[in-house]
Amino acid sequence: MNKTAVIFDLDGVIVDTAKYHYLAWRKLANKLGFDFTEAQNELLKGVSRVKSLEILLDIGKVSLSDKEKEQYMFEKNENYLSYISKMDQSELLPNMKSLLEHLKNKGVAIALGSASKNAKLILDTTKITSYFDAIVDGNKVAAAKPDPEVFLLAAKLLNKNPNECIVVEDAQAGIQAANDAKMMSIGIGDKEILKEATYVFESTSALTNDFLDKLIK
Ligand code: B16
Ligand code: MG
Repeated sequence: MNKTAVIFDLDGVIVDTAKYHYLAWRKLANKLGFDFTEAQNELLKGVSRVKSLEILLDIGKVSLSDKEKEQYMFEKNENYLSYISKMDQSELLPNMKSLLEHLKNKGVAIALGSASKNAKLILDTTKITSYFDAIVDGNKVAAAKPDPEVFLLAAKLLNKNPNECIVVEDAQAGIQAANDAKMMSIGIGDKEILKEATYVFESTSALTNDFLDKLIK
C-alpha cells in the first residue's frame, strides 16, 4: 500500500526537548533529596508526565500523596516551560525543517503524535505549526504510548487508513504503538532498542527526503 501520510513524534524526532525534561526532573529529584542521572532519564523518553513522576519517585524510593504528586508535577512543568519558552528554529533536529517542507510540497498529509501536553507551544516557538494537518498531543488522548490511540486518532483526523501512514518515533513505546496501530514505523536512535521498527536510522540527519520519497512514491 502506498503511503500518503506521515505522523511525527515530537521529542527526539523534531526537537531534542529530552535535555530540558532532564534538567527539570533532576531539579525536582534534588529537592526531594536524591540524584537523577542522564542514563536514568532514558527511562522517561516517550513516557507521559504522570508516569515519568512515578518512575522518578521509584528511583528515589520516595512516596508522596496524590496532592503532593500534583504539586510537584506542576512545579516540574513550570520549570520545563521556562526552558522551552526560549526555544527557536535553531533547535529543530537536523533535516526536519527540510523534510516537513518537502512533504508539504508533495501534498503528503502530516500529523503530530506526541505524548507531550506542551506540544503546541513547542511547535509555535519553533515556528512549524503550519506544516501540520492534524495535531494529537497529550491533552487529546487518554491512553499513553505504547497504546496506539495517539496514532490511530492522528490517522482518523487526517482521514487516512492506518496502512497509509508512516510513524517516525524515537521511543520503544512509540514504535510498539505504531506497530499495534498497523502502521509502518521508522525509528530514530539505537538499532537494538528500536529493533521492532520497520526501519531504523541513527539520527534524523540519516532520514533523508529521498528515502521517504521511495516509500511514498
Ligand atoms: P509533557 P514525545 C514526550 O514527548 C517526552 O518524550 C516525554 O519525556 C515526556 O514525559 C512526555 O512527552 C510528556 O511531556 O510533560 O510536556 O506533557 O516524545 O511523545 O513527543
Ligand atoms: Mg519521542
